[in-house]
Amino acid sequence: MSAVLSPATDPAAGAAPMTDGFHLVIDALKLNDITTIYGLPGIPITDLTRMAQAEGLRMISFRHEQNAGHAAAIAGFLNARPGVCLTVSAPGFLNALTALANATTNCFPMILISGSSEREVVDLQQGDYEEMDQLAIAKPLAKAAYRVLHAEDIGIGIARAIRAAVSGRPGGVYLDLPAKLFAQTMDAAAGAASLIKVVDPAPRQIPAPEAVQRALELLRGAKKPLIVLGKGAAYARADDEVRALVERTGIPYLPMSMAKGLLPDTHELSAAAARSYALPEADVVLLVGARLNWLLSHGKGKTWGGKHAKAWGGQKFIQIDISPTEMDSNVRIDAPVVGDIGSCVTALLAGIGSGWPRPPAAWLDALSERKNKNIAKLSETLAKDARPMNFHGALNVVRDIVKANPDAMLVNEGANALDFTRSIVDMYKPRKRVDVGTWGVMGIGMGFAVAAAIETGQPVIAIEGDSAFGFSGMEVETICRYQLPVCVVIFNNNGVYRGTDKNLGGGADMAPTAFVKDARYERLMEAFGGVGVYAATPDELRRGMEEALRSRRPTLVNAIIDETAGTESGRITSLNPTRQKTT
Ligand code: FYN
Ligand code: ADP
Repeated sequence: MSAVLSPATDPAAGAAPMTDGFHLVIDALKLNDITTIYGLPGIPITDLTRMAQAEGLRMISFRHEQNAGHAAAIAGFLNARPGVCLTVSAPGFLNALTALANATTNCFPMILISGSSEREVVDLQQGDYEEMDQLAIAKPLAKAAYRVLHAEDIGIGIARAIRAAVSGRPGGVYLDLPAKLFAQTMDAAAGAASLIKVVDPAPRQIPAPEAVQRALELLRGAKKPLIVLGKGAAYARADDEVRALVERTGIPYLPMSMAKGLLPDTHELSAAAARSYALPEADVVLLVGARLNWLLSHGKGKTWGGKHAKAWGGQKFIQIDISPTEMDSNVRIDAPVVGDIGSCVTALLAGIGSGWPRPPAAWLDALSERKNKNIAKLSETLAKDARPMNFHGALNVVRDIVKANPDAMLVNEGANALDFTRSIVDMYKPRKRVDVGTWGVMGIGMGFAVAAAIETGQPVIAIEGDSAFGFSGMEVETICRYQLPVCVVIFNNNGVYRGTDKNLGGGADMAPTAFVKDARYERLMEAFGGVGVYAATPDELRRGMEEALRSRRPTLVNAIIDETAGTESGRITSLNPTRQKTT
């Protein structure tokens, strides 16, 4: 417990030691095992950042709040504890809101703490410095939002923020701290007593026995069962239980993007390479921490079993999720199992025992056949050494390097750079792949890379589309400043999707999707003392990445990709309005 002495209360003169709002915030965070703050200093929180550092918290300063916010959010995912982002008022707060909303959407536990202007002035709209009703603005974007007005309530405010962020379905929480709060003083002993160490912040939620029975019955009768693992399953850290569920039932599984590696992608029961066959053919689908949102085509339509609906009554769904209201959100869930994934899977395993019948061989064989065909086709494509280098040539290298470094973190964003990496680069361990998530948001790259390095201590490989990198590129200075073992690889094809688009009006301006040709991104890293690599061939890319992983020095590899190589919107072209039928 730290205490600050105000000059008016010199203990030598017999007065009680005092503390203040700054130190109460710091002490409350430390008491709850929060060790790192991601943020950006400025009025009114500059002194808070200094004092936090002085008191032993790690203060990671960014160049833009959005990136600090994304860092805090992914730290929350990686630790299952809230990641904390600290910003200044109005503009800084607004800059971080994209990350807060993204955290809420992705179920990442995060707390955004922003300083704010004086309530009396803001509420009368008298034009304060950076005046804004931040609490009202944050509310619809956050799982919860709180404001603390009195120093003695700081402990409660932080306890509430922690509980809201990690209990039940995790999400982003906003905590509004007006400038005046920081300087408020109070008796240090009373201050210490006002703080709360949150007990059991994310209580287990045990599923109802009848829900477990219902699920087991459905699963037992399945002829073509399939398990879909989502990032909720990765977040839940029930790695052994999830693996046992797959292996003891022998049911094939599909990992969603951030669930890759929960079981190694090379596992014989992975159906990832037969995705478009597995989804419509499966008769009973067990969703584990995966929502039936757009990434799973809402559980209906031609991606799913609609075409078989008449033949066998449609597909049946079992869903394990901590949020009861997730059930039936897109299609009927025949067997909802509400609870935390560790408890739910443990309960299922108790019912499964050791003699669970394997799924019919016809189903397993059909999946294997598709999978092997796709894997063979991909190997053929990867073996081609195209010049100029294309996505496959570059990813053949990345795939080998990730295989040789299974503990390294992989950050991934872009359109083609994202989609090709997801299906080509196998992951071997849980929670190693972090990416654009539920929104397909661009801009997570450098924020995620910084936090991944800091939170795990492992080297980070960030595979970035040249467009995606632009959203957070200035943080290469942050990477260099903290000397983080981050190797950024930019797949540079001179534009958004590709670099060949022309101005349809024939004017002098470049097309909206085109960038400066042959940009030397590697020099950005060199500008701050890191290593820049220009890689026009797979060999140059391999050497650059291997050296980065060996040296652990901040490195940026500018991987030159054929500018004709990208597809509009990658694998989600169908979402472009010109490709959609209007009703
Ligand atoms: C997958 N595949 C493989 C393998 N893994 N082939 C061989 N070997 C391996 N290991 C095959 C798989 O069977 C698919 O082929 C194909 O690769 C693609 O697999 P993926 O990525 O799993 O499937 P798909 O259809 O692309 O998945 C749909 C999706 C995905 C919506 C889940 O596209 C996605 O996550 N998209 C996010 C896009 C996004 O957020 N973009 C950012 C915005 S970009 P087939 O089975 O033959 O189909 C703004 O423009
Ligand atoms: P993906 O994009 O990988 O399919 P989603 O983000 O759509 O994953 O889904 C994650 C789901 O996991 C959410 O519905 C969330 O409520 C759930 N979830 C998160 N943590 C847990 C947990 N510990 N136990 C159960 N469900 C969880």
